[in-house]
Amino acid sequence: MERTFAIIKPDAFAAGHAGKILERIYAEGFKVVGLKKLFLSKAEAEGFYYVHKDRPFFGELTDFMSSGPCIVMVLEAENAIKKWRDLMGATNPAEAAEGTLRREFGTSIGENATHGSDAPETAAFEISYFFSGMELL
Ligand code: RTP
Ligand code: MG
Repeated sequence: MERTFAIIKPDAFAAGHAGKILERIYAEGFKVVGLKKLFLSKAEAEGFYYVHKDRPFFGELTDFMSSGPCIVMVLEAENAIKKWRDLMGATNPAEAAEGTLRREFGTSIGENATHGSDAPETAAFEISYFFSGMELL
């Protein structure tokens, strides 16, 4: 079993899509090991996305991620990292496959409804950024 870190981003949460996204998560066979609603500060969003600090969209991305509440989760499944990224679809909702979450709920390359870790090392960093071990029992 593998764990990954996921976010229902502020756009999807504000639009009332959190319930539908969680339904898909359960239907696809993930176990929700951790879940909480957070309203990130700008500094917290910058710390989370520090790998993108030199990218041109960093300011826009961290403004967006601190613009409203989101839901952070730890999901468990076999090959959870790839399985969750497959379910999310491409970064740009316009390029995401039919049936993926970003195709259904994303509105632009920046406001794309969900986040998922891209590798075991980033999953470990991202899980520990938001959850203590005791919250994941
Ligand atoms: P994520 O990390 O959120 O799961 O998304 P990802 O791996 O598919 O994409 P990544 O390259 O890691 O980009 C992180 C997030 O930054 C925003 N973004 N904006 N304006 C732009 O050109 C642009 N490119 C990326 C998106 O919100 C993306 O999910
Ligand atoms: Mg990424």
